[in-house]
Amino acid sequence: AQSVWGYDSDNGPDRWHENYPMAKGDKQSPIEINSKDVRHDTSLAPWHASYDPGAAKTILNNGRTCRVVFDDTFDRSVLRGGPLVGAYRLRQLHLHWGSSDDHGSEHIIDGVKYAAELHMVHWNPKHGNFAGALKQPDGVAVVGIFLKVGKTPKPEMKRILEEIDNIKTKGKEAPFQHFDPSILFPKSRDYWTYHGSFTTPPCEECITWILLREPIEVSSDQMAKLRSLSKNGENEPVNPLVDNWRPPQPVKGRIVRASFK
Ligand code: 1SD
Ligand code: ZN
Repeated sequence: AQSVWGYDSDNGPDRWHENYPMAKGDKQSPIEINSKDVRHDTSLAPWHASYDPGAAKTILNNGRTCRVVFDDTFDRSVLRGGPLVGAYRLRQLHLHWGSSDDHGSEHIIDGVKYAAELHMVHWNPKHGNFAGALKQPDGVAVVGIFLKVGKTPKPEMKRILEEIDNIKTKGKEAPFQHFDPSILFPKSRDYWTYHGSFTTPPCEECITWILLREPIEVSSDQMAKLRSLSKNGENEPVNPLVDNWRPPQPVKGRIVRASFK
């Protein structure tokens, strides 16, 4: 079995189950969403994020993604509403992207692969701590935002992208303070929701996914900046950090609900 999981042929998504059997579970993510199979649910409430810019702490490259970490020791930055019961605390955000603009997202919408997918990971404090939340079906809520390449750069992505050079290689971390991630939301609050899993090992099935219908637009240059991150550590041969997405998993009868028609 592979020693550490990754996205390469020797340790990639097809082999994760060897060390992480949950990866073959019945509620795995991501999935492919087809609008014709989605159920419009009028009982789905709007969601609201109330984020404290002071909760942002650091940005890091862990060799698999670029992650911004937030203080989640109290109800400081929270997500409420939508399909959720109670407030979920923002813990971190990170992205998945491709090696070119025509793929990179994890979820696929009506056959469309976006260039990247941003995940804002929140956990349910009624389970005590993050580790406890991972063991519960209602433990975690992830807001997924698609990044679509267009002509206009997204100015709100600047803060993250300007730190890329400071966290070029695996294990690098930089301070990242005073940042309100709600600036990254698209205009529309329309969403799809379904129950699934983390898209990385151990692939625990504890996630209420809230996928935003409207993608945000970024420029091809902004995508290229993201791809300038490296999987390798400092002073190791250069290995670009790209294609850190898991392909779609079997839906197995799950229903995707939409907040919109
Ligand atoms: O890929 C992330 C992974 O980096 C880690 O943050 C995990 C939470 O511990 O979440 C997954 S994901 O399912 O949000 N892609
Ligand atoms: Zn993710």
